[in-house]
Amino acid sequence: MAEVTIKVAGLSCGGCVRNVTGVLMALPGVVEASVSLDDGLARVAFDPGVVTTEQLRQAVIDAGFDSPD
Ligand SMILES: [Cu+2]
Repeated sequence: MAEVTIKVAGLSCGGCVRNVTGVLMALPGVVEASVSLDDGLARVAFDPGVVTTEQLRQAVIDAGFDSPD
């Protein structure tokens, strides 16, 4: 199991947080996703054999947010 913290730009309310959390949790291999509105960060626990950090970030982008480096 791996854990990564990715930046999420564009979060403005609890709905955004739930949206991003749901999108991340829907990815195969994601075990836990915790998104912080104040910090603009998503902490994700995942199986690196199933999903990559890049795919996590792409899912955030596909949901309409940004994931800056
Ligand atoms: Cu919102």
